[in-house]
Amino acid sequence: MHVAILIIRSIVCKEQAETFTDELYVTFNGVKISLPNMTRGQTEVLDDEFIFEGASQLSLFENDGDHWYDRDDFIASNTITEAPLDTTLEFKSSSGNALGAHYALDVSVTAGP
Ligand SMILES: [Ca+2]
Ligand SMILES: [Ca+2]
Repeated sequence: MHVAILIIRSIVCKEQAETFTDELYVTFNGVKISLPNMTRGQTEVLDDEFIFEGASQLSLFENDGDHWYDRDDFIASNTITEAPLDTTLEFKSSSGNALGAHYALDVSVTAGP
């Protein structure tokens, strides 16, 4: 089977969505992973791995508990393919309740086992 591995190596908060701290998670290929809480200027080293095939959206959200009266806020997505990659992806909200939020994630994609 042809698979690839996405690794999220770090996250930088360039601008936060909330007044105090952003509670973050990403979704990718049907999997949800919580990230550290972040404030502007903060950097966190990560080591989150996802195994996947084909292409999938890596999406960043700000967690509000996903209540009916206050859903989680989508920030942005980037499409990840199996092509080998070692780069920094920008996640910048352009609309909605997380408007203004801006994150940068260092990611790499390598061929699977
Ligand atoms: Ca929140
Ligand atoms: Ca919300």
